[in-house]
Amino acid sequence: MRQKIVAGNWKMNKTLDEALALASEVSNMVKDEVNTDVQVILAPSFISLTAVGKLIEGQKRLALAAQNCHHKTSGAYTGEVSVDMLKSIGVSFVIIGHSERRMYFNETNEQLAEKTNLLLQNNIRPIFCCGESLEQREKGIHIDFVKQQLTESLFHLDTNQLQKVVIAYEPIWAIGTGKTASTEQAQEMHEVIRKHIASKYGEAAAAEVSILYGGSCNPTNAPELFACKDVDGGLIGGASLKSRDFVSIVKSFS
Ligand code: 3PY
Repeated sequence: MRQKIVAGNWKMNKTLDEALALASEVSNMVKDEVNTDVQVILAPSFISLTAVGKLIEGQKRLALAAQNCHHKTSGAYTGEVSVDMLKSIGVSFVIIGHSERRMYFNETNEQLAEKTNLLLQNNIRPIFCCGESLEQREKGIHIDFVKQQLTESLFHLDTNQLQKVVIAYEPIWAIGTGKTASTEQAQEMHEVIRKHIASKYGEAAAAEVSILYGGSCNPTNAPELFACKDVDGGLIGGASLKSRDFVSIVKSFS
């Protein structure tokens, strides 16, 4: 049985005090209200990672994620954060390849392959984001584009490594726009992703990979999205900044 996961990507929001307040609210609500077997992940900014990590320590259902890491081990990369550093503060997941990083920081599939390798070597699970633009969807090349992202960044891994990667499908046109993919569009792409993984690693391995949906997921649309056969949870942006909304999404699994 593959893992159900809901991860909150707080992006560049929340000061240290605000992050601690949000993490504390989410932690209490998850403890009191969530009895399904779901892995809840919090991804605050680098500034708040250590403190949020300490706050949620020992809460079995909650894990800590960073929103990025550098693709080299160490060195003269002013302003960057290495995988080693993240490991030293107990980070268990790192979001990589978010479309905002691909778009504003020119991250490439090759760099994401390097990040993936470093993370797995350090026992940290990548949450690998993929997804197409509106233009690519309208041209009908969205499926090939997403497959290529997966192939170029992940298909050098062995089966055991691949199964540790969490995939997040985030259509760029649905990020921060209030537009969500319909359940049919989400299920279609999730199935494409799983079949693409199966074509290289076999169906049994592909069946174990958690594939999350991201892009304006909220308490209203989450139940329908999470009910899709190949949708194993969500990577949540704006709605993860409000504890009540985020925990409602966590509770959306039927
Ligand atoms: C969104 O939902 O807007 C996201 O980008 C989640 O990562």
